[in-house]
Amino acid sequence: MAQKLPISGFDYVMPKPDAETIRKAIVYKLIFILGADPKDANEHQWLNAAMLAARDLIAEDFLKTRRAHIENGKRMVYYLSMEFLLGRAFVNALINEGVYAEFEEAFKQLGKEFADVCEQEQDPGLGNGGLGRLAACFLDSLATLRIPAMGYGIRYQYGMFKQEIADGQQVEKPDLWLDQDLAWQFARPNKQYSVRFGGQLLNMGGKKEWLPEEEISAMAYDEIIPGYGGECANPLRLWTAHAGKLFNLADFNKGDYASAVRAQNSDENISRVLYPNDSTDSGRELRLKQEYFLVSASVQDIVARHKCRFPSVENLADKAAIHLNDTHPVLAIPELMRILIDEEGFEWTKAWEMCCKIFSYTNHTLMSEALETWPVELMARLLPRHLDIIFEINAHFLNSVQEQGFDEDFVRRVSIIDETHGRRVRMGWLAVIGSHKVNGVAKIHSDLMVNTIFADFAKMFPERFTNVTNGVTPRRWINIANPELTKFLDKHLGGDDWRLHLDNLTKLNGRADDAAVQAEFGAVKKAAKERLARYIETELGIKVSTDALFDIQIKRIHEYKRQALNVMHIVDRYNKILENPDYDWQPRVFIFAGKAASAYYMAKKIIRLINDVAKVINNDTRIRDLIKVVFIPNYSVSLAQIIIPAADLHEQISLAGTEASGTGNMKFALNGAICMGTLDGANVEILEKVGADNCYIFGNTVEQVEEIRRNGYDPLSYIERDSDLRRVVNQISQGAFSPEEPGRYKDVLQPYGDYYQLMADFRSYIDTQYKADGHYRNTSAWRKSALINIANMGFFSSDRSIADYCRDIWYIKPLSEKELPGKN
Ligand code: 26V
Repeated sequence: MAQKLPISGFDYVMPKPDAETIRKAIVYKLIFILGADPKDANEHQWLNAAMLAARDLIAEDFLKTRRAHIENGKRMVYYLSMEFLLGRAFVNALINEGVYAEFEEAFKQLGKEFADVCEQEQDPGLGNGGLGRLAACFLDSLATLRIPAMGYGIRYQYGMFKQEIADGQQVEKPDLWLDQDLAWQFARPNKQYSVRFGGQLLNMGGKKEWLPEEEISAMAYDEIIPGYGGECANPLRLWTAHAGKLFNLADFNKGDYASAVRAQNSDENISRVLYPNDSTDSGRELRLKQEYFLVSASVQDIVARHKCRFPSVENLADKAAIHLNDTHPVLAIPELMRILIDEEGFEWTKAWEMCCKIFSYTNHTLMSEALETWPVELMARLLPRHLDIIFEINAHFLNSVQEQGFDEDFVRRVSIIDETHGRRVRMGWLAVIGSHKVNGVAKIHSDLMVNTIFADFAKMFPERFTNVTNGVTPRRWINIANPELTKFLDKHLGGDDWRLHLDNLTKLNGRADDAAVQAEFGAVKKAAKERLARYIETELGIKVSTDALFDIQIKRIHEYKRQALNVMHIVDRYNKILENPDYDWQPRVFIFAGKAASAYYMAKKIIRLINDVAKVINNDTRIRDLIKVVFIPNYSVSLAQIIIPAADLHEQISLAGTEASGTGNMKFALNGAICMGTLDGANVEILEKVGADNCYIFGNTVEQVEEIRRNGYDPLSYIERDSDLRRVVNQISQGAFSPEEPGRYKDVLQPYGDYYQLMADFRSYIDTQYKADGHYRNTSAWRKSALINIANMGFFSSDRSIADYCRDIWYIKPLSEKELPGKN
């Protein structure tokens, strides 16, 4: 990589991106920043030194981008999310910056194994699953596309728990990841905002005055998000809680210093831990405080930054788009109203008009239990001014609803305050009412959204609702995760352009039939399968054959995702092999990974079931390794990077209508695996792109699922009709896989409830699995299908998603070459 132009106006020592300079820089960092002796520094210290050296290279892009933001006065987007599942930063930065080879060479010169050093990096687990990983892919695309953008989140001290499996069961261990972050993030002690809670709301002759009781300080840490190509680097600003200057005002004023300091510790709890997404009622108050903490610090920062760029706040709505990643940050709407009215002196009408232009909101799930609502009483206690603003927003809104002639029942349904379950604030309603655009994350999801949860609103504001199908970044999900496929694509697509223009993959369509290309692809897949097989053997002591079909389901464990249906197929196959030992069975390795939220009883039980089934089948010599079942613990972004490239078949088997989009499905297809899926989420669009010959679709459609429900679903009738199904259900629920405790799984498959209709889809699932076996045996046909999958995944680049958001939702344009000059 050529050296860049310096940041203009100052003279400084610029790091040259060649191996020798990098080597010296790493040693310098080790000695002078980390105080470690190169003679006996450990790998972890070497990694930190290398990260500091890499950060120096990116810092220039980062500061130049910042200047471009300030000086060009372009409209910017601020992406607010409670979760960012970034994955490892180091190798990503080297690849995006174009200095991977130089760092590798530097470590060679140092006599260190580069791969071992990179392996030291821990994933920052600042997210639960899909929503958080999507935010991370979007940050990569925003920087790559040179969009003036910034992410805002929380710097949780404990991210997603570490999962261990003991005796087949999930055990959660704390994940303290912060010991290494300082090499990567910039602490900004000068960027602190007060976030206030509680107290009273006074009405001073119509003007509201909030006298908060508690004040917490939010301090910024900036993580640099480098775009591919190394020109633009945007900040992800993560907030950390510090006890406020005022402690607990009431205690302090009473002279009770000790309890004021105790309160100070509990204040810092706000950024202590990421909530798992099943959160039960306990601790909910802290979650609401977290949400407001993120929102208040971020909105204050957005307004402060605006004031640095422009003389007044008047034009904020022209210059700022704020995106709400699900309802979690929706308090940003009343927070901005509060700032505009109470602090900046705007009239209600003008402030509201500005808000509606500024905000947009993405819905990520239709599951009713995931739709956030907060008790009015709790909000009154923690955020009295915000509740007051929400009431006023609601009053204005309901007035206009009544004026339009909607009936009383309609008014009750669209009110932000739900009066039917105690009084609760409906955060989704507030998001829709305060945003100019609301989007779902796949076509089918966006359609269902306007026909179900938001049907009333869609009637009122049809133009507000839109779709942006999710996408994933090819930089991480091919370039980093799959080096063999990267080489293959560079060769067959005639260069490295596909990283930025994923539609280029379509060129592969013409080669999918070519025997030589198929053979090369076979070698690519084999290498990835061998890498995964090595991991499984070293970590779990299980040997798997890479000639077997790798059948993979990795995602959060949830009943709607139906890992249990996958297990039912495994058990059925086990039965059939025992019955017909002489049949020419296609060997399969079934691989699972995923975490269950710690309080989710049934999800944890499903993990145990997978492990119990694995124990029985893997140790049954009659099976002769025709089936292997592997549960890989502690699923994470880094683990996904090892697992996904190795898949032949990927399971996307949620009940139709329940998975908003899925993004794993896109990553798998991009890596040449074939989908075994229902017509749900983005599977529908994957099918459209790759065609029915290159994708296994089974099960009931959304319409059929609904019809079955309407007619009174009777799972028993399926069990009675199908002897294979009956046998599987009996085995699992009567203890065939848990002989030491026969009743262990009596409640997992539910012959009377079966909310997610496993029984209804069983037969079609099994039949389709056998079709896949037949296809796999025809190596050439299978590889052709895999290649067609890769070739038609261009649409699922997160660059396309971000371009859609910029065009249809945020109205944002990228920085031009002139505004942010490129490399010289
Ligand atoms: C809910 C809650 C509620 C309580 C506290 C913590 C918490 C955290 C997350 C959530 C909702 C998670 C929603 C989610 O991850 N949805 C997934 O979004 C993906 C990206 O759009 C999409 O591909 C998946 O289909 C969808 O399940």
